[in-house]
Amino acid sequence: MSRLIVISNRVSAPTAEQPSAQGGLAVALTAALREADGVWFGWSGETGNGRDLRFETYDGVTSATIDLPEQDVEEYYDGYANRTLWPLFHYRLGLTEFERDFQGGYERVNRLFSEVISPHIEPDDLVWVHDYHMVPLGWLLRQQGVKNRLGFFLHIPWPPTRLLIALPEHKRLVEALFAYDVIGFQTREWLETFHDYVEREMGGTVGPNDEVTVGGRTIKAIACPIGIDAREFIAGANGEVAAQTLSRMAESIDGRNLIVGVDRLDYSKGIEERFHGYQRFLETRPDARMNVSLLQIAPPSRATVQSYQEIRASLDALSGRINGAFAEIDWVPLRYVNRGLPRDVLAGVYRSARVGLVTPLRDGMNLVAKEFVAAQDPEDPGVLILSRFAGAAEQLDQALLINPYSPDEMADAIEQALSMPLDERKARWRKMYDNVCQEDVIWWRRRFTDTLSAVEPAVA
Ligand code: ADQ
Repeated sequence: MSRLIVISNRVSAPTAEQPSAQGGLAVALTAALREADGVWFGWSGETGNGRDLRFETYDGVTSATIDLPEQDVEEYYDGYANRTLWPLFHYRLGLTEFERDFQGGYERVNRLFSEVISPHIEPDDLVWVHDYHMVPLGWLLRQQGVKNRLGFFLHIPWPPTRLLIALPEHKRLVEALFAYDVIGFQTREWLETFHDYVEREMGGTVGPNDEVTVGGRTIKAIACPIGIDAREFIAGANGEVAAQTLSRMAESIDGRNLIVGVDRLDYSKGIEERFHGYQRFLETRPDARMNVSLLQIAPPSRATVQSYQEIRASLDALSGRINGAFAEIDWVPLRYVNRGLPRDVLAGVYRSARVGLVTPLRDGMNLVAKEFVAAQDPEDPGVLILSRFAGAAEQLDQALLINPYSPDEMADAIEQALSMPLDERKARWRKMYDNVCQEDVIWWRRRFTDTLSAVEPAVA
């Protein structure tokens, strides 16, 4: 069995300081790394000038991290990753910043990664690079003489060709992808959008068996949707902490129907649009009003980036306006919490909700939708309202699919969810639950690494 090397911007393998791995991705990759005796490389999250990797082995998993100089963090991470690629790949040209310095920082950090990591790659290792922070890394590793099988997975959407060409260096970025042997997207839709770019902009061809060819070089491009650690999440939802959360929630909502939203505070998640949809529901259904309560949990992220400060300020103002306009002396329509919650508490919150409101404007996948489904009580499941623009909509087509830009559609869907008969709720939920359990994060990881193991290495 080959060793697995994982490379991503940040490492979330467990360490002595943080012994429980954070999130589904960490769980899936940690299990794979333990089995395959692998290493997870990435930025430590700290600033510093060293070029040294710090290795740490904890509970059978090795992580290797490097600090980055402050200028690199500004230009590569805050800059190119979060102010250029993230908005552009989420269809937000108006928020996208085009600065040569950012691109310079991006290439510098990717080159640094290739230089410090390549000496640690052994001939039989499978190398799996993650996400938009690291697109050119495969190409740079090849420059360092790495001949291994190289895979890349994109966690976010692939943008339409007409948007992508607004990026001055779009050709260079996409050409670099052809240094990998396998590239993975979350959905068929993103894969097809990628095909479109390859055909229009590169004169390439799309062949059978997921093959894509440009200028004599053929790679595999697959749709490989990520899942959650369903088993762990279901266990959490049935555990003691979730039960306590459930009774705490029941007491606080006092017989009303809870609607819940959980997101990283990010403009791509459509939280503002969700508040508008909820406001429309409150305005147009005065009789139903007092029977609902929306709980929105949104821990701030990327707080050094201006567009994130702006969305946070808008949400503060909008949540205040909604409560000011509709609250009664004994009821508030909206509880807005800017904090993260432990996963078992989160599971209890999902389970206590009659409606899950997941309304991103664009999302590579969206794991919250899958967690909401996994956490439900099979005898009395809640209803998922899901944006048709989330990658998860391809698998979770039994949700109430909506256009998040339309407050009326959202208000109608809330009404439909609240009045849905138990039989229909159960039938819709069962199909989604089966999918969440079958196509879980282990399935995803295996599908990708099996595809990668099966290809001929690019370089003889
Ligand atoms: P994200 O944009 O971060 O991920 P998402 O898939 O929803 O989005 O994952 C967020 C994770 O954070 C979930 O596991 C959720 O439970 C957790 N989380 C959010 N708010 C929380 C809170 N208040 N407390 C505790 N936990 C919270 C990117 C892409 C997605 C893609 C994933 C994985 O943008 O489209 O699904 O990567 O590929």
